[in-house]
Amino acid sequence: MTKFINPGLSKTSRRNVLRGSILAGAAAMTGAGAMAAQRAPRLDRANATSARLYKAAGEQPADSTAKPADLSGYTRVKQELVAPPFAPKHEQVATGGPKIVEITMDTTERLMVVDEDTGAEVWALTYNGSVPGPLIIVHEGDMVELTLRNPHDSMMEHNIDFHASTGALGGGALTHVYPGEEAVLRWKATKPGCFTYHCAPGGAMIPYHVTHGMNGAIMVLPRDGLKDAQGNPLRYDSIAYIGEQDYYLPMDETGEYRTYEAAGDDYSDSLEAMRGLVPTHQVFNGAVGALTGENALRAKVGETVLMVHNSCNVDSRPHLIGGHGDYVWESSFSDAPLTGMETWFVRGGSAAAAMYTFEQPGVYAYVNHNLIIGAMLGGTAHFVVDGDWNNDLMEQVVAPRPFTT
Ligand SMILES: [Cu+2]
Repeated sequence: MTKFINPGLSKTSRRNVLRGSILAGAAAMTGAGAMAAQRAPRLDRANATSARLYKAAGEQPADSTAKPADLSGYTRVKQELVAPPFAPKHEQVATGGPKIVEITMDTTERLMVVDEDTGAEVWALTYNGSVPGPLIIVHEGDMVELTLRNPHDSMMEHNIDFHASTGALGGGALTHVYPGEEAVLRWKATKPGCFTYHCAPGGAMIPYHVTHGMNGAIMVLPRDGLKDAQGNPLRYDSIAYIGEQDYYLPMDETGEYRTYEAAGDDYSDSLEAMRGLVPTHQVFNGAVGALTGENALRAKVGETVLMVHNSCNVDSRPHLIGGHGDYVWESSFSDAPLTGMETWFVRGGSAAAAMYTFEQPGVYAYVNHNLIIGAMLGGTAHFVVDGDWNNDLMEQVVAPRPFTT
């Protein structure tokens, strides 16, 4: 699906590593100030203020004299994360008591093609190498225990803020890892629903990392599974995990996309491009065409698909052309789902779920129904559905033909 260039990352000189990590680390404390000296991006006071506030919040002690967590009654399980658009193996209805779900994510920096037609590429900042980062699935009451590792050949500092968690900036304050470091964070999933997670190193580095791909989703299911408004169980056959990603790729004077030697080298140019708030690309799963054509999602007539849509930075309005959202959870899974939706809403900084049972075969386009984004910036995925056509639902009574007046 998504095509990567140089997936193993070329060897990086020690000088570059030091330059990248030192600057990234300093920037985490001072916003982009540390990089300003080298590349002179335009900074404003608001950014410096936000960086100071972030640093102050991050300095709150999280472990001082608090009593240890009560882990009695929990059993430990490992969840093997998989690349989007797939979902990890999971139960829809939890069996047994609450679990400590162990996961591992690596903060991988890699050069990624965004649009093969134009050659646009980005030094993507990722969790486990994919945009979006992998989907995590747990049940309400479970603990998530994440080992976050920053590879030795990384250029930058990373961390993670789980919107589903409570305290310490969503865990962001407790997970800053420099190249070659790892941290372990455990938090209790008390809120059922779909939630975004993202990197948040501080100041302007936060949107920089997020708009370079460093975000994903976690789904916290009710222990007894999804339900309709009357409390009847709702079950799905498969999950399609879609991450909407806005990129602001710098261009040169001739309108060609710039290329860079290493992650972080585009920092100054990117900040300039981001200021306009006009993305050059707004794609599903990392790249134009990542979920269309031969990469299309597959389903069968009668199959119920749960579409989990993550949008960390921008508002989105998903619409399934030729289908519907039978049940849509824009908010908590504790709330009754919306039903029969034509278009639903994913607030920037959140994830949402929509359930649909396919009734006709053919190609369905799943788009951001800001159609400029859907058709011109890359915000389109395809479902190819196999099965038998139902003329009761639709029939071409007369094929296009000339008519006379
Ligand atoms: Cu990061």
